[in-house]
Amino acid sequence: MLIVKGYGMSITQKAVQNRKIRRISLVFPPYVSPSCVPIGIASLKSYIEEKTLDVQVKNIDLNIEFINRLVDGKTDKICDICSMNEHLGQKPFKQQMSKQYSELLKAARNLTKDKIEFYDKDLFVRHLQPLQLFLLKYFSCFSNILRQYLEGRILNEASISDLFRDEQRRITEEHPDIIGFSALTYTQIGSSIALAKIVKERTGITVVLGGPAFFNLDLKELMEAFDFLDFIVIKEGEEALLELIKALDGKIDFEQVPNLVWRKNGEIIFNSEKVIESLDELPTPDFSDLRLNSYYSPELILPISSARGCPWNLCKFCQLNIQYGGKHRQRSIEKVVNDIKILKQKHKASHFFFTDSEISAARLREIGQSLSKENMQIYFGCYARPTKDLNWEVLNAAYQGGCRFLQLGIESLSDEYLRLVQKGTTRESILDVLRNADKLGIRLLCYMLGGIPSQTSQELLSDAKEITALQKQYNIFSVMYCLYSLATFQQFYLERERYGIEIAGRRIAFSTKDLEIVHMNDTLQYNYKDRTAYGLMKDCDCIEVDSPLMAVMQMAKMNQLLGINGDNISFISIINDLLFETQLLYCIKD
Ligand code: B12
Ligand code: SF4
Repeated sequence: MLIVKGYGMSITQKAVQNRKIRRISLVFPPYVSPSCVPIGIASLKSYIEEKTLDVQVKNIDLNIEFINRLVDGKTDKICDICSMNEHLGQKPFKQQMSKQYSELLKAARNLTKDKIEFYDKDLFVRHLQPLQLFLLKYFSCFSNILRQYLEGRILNEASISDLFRDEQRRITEEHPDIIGFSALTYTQIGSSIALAKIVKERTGITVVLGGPAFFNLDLKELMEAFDFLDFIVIKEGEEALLELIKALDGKIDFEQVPNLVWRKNGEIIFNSEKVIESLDELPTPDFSDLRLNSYYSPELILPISSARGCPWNLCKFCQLNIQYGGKHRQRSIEKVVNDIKILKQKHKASHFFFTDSEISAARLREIGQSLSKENMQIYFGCYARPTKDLNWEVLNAAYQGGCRFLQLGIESLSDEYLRLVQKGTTRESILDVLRNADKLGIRLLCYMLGGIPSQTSQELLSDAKEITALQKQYNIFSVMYCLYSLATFQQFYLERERYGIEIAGRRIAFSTKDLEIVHMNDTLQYNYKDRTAYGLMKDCDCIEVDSPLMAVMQMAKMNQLLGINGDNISFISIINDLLFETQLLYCIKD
């Protein structure tokens, strides 16, 4: 076995250069919800295989495989992780080892497959609690181990490789020339980097990171701190990966690979950025490598993408469009309908979830009309903004085409804050959408934003009380209070003086052996009217709450813990994770 350690990156690049790239494994690492089927790697697979004749791409969803191994009672792994965590000075966490507990977990998983019980909210909440608790606690152990490993604080590195031996075997079993790690959210960053390190040190295979989770990080510092990383691809990956293969084959220079972060003679280079102009050039995503019956939802729900970027792109707390070079592009409706036809036939899927950042009212009407005209007989869900033009007629057209679920960016019920964040909605338009969706039988998930600059705790509480009341009145399956955190590409940041925001420092999440600092998240510490706030709270990415109101109470409690008192809520660290938010996200019911 080839052991590569402490090398300069340009050496690895030379080693793989001029070698024909034949096999790529794309890995979706833990941890995200077990109902999430990864579309990013499925899109890359179909694109690369279509554009090359001799490259095979293998997709591996390590997240679902990992979770299933735990739930299936692979207790040796659980024990290993628990004891290593204790060894690292963390609290003991042993309850999962009992047989009885393991039965509870399996029962919970079975319930997620039950077409009737899954939709019974009381049953769902009651039975899924053990699984939810298990995964939350277990993954907090898991992150602690990974963090200490990456910080160089675990001296016996062989023990880590042993711990992840199954994963390492799985990732390398196809003998790939390149391994790509795809992180959708920040909960996958640590495991992507740690697995890259293990694989690199054991096998020397070229490792590449990609996915939206890396977008916000300081990638120069990341590359400097973790010298085993060969490449990072930012933003869209299709052309970048294709050109990277050519560069590794020695056909083009690395400078020519768009969206690539790489090393040249020890220097970190950021290549120019590019997005695909016409999304119609992309083939239908290929999910065929994934074990599609192993996801936690009663029906297979396939993700589908009809656009990249956001058609609105004005919300002051958001920076999504930067990720796509500020360009909103749409795939033609004919292509989208064709994708659905192909996937429906290939995987016998009748439920879909659009991953577009937002589908405008006009586009939603068009999608609904096309799907009903084609008599597709499918059900779908998507993200939408509760604007005035998302009216009865549009919602009805969407419903006729199969829309049964909307995730609404509500943020606040106050016109003052809706104006401040530039949402393009009003309290009245929101209430109209809730009422109309309820009448039609479209289930809703409402995203609320807490801790908007200048918002007081009283205002936040009144929003939370009202959405709690509306949740009872209408077809609102779940409400998620999201943390507002300041980040460098937001309008709130760019116009910070206007909003009274003063930067106080940056949160430090990782440090390396020689104490180099890596900012794992460009979330900033800031002062708002004499109070210090943080975008993320240390060791607490989500806490359990059972209503939006509770969420707000918890926030207030946390503010107190942090010594932040008074009227202005300046810190929020809540994901109203009402038992697998994503499972609830996927409540697309006939
Ligand atoms: C759809 C979506 C979801 C869906 C995912 C559906 C699915 N089956 O995949 C669901 C609803 C499950 C979801 C959930 C969450 N999400 Co989300 N989600 C998105 C969204 C809107 C689109 C992602 C997407 O599917 N894009 C389409 C595919 C084709 O693109 P892609 O995955 O980005 O992949 C491309 C590139 O990134 C790249 N690439 C990807 N991987 C790799 C790997 C390699 C090696 C290479 C070379 C390239 C590469 O190439 C691909 C093709 O171009 C993004 C925002 C955005 N526009 O990116 C947020 C986003 C990813 N989500 C986010 C968050 C925070 C969450 C949640 C934590 C929210 C919450 N509070 O619960 C949860 C996490 C889930 C959980 N708890 O387990 C954040 C992540 C921010 C961060 N830095 O971590 C984002 C960026 C939104 C935001 N607020 O900024 N999400
Ligand atoms: S919050 Fe949603 S609607 Fe607003 S700009 Fe971001 S993606 Fe678009």
